[in-house]
Amino acid sequence: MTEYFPNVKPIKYEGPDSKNPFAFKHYDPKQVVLGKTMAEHLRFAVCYWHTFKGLGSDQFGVGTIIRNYNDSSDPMKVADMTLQAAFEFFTKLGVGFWCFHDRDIAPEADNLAETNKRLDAIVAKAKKFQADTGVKLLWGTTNAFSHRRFMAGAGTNPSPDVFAYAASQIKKAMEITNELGGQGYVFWGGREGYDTLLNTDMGRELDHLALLLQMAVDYKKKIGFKGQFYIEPKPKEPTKHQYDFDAGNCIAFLQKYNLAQSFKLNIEANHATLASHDFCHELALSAANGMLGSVDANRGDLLLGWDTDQFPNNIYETAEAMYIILKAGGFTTGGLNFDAHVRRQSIDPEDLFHAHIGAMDVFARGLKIAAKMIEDKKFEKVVENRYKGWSGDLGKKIESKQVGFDELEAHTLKNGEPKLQSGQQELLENLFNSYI
Ligand code: XUL
Ligand code: CO
Repeated sequence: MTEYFPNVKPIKYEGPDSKNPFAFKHYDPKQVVLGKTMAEHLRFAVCYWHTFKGLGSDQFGVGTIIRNYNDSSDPMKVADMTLQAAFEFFTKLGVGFWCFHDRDIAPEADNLAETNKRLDAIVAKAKKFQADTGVKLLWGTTNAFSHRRFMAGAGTNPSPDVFAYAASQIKKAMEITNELGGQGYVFWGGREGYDTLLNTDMGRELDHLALLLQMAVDYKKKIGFKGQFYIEPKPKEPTKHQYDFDAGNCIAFLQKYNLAQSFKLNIEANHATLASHDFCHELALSAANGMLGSVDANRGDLLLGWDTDQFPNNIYETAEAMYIILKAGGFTTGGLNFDAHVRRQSIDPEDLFHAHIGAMDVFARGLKIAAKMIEDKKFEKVVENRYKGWSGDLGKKIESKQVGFDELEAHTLKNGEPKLQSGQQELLENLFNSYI
């Protein structure tokens, strides 16, 4: 069998003192942290689109990256070689999961029936690779945003024919995700948004988006797909305003259309910053609503301000993120999918390994730091103490809805000015630093 990454041997854990760039310094898949192995906690996934289909093109220039698995004029041969390269990459890196869009794994043909046949051929091979390697599908999704038919959206398109096309694509993508035992299915609203209100019926588009999602929920039941549905928020790019703006917006949308019980959120770090939040805010808001599902782990560049999809490298951020994720009970169906690509000057196949090794290590460090913070309970005690009034007589009465404005006014008249306590932010930031 052809080796597509001949210069790289399986990546091993060598510990923090290792100087080997092709080794993990912190990610030891078998190391037990808070009762689970690191691999079980972190559930790393490699994304197919950036890692194997991304060739470094940007708004100003074509691709810069040449891959040996693209070396054919037959698109199905390329799809075959890419699939083989992908499973070689997953196993050499030692990740447990992968993620794909339908169009990443098999190229579109002249019509839907032929396109679906191509998908079936590749999926059969992927199923065999999964069985042979033990690598599982974290989630599948559909690409209903690249083709010109989707220029005005998929579920929010002004044409019902395009809506129908999108529905047909999602139907097939759900079927192949199910066939591959996918643990989830993601809806990212590629072009579900608008560029100008002058041609847009916003209320109708939102209703249509909900209809499409409801059909997906119904079809999930029909085919017995047990995976988790996720919505992935993003505020802008490619449209000026994406309807799935941020976690808060998605939660409100799902609640309005009675869909909240069928979805969780897939939070992407760079999408959070594009929405003027930070990654941890989006995680915390999802967790507070019981809807934290999965993570697209990457980072943006605050100075560039667009979706740069860089690999995560900030220990502070991964530590705080893992703290929130662990406090919320950890991943169940979800995981950490590296929705990130190497820079267009990183043209060597080895760069793909360096990118993922660094990202996995920085999350492993984040996990270890977060676990220590949880074991020490110092932050937990601070929070407990800050809200301790709610365990007292007055707090209990308010929370159990035994009092209203009259009783609270009587209390305040009697009690006088409330006693205040310091929020201790600087002290706590210093404490957090002491764990890094
Ligand atoms: C786009 C993005 C997508 C989704 C899946 O910004 O993040 O790749 O993760 O469609
Ligand atoms: Co993403």
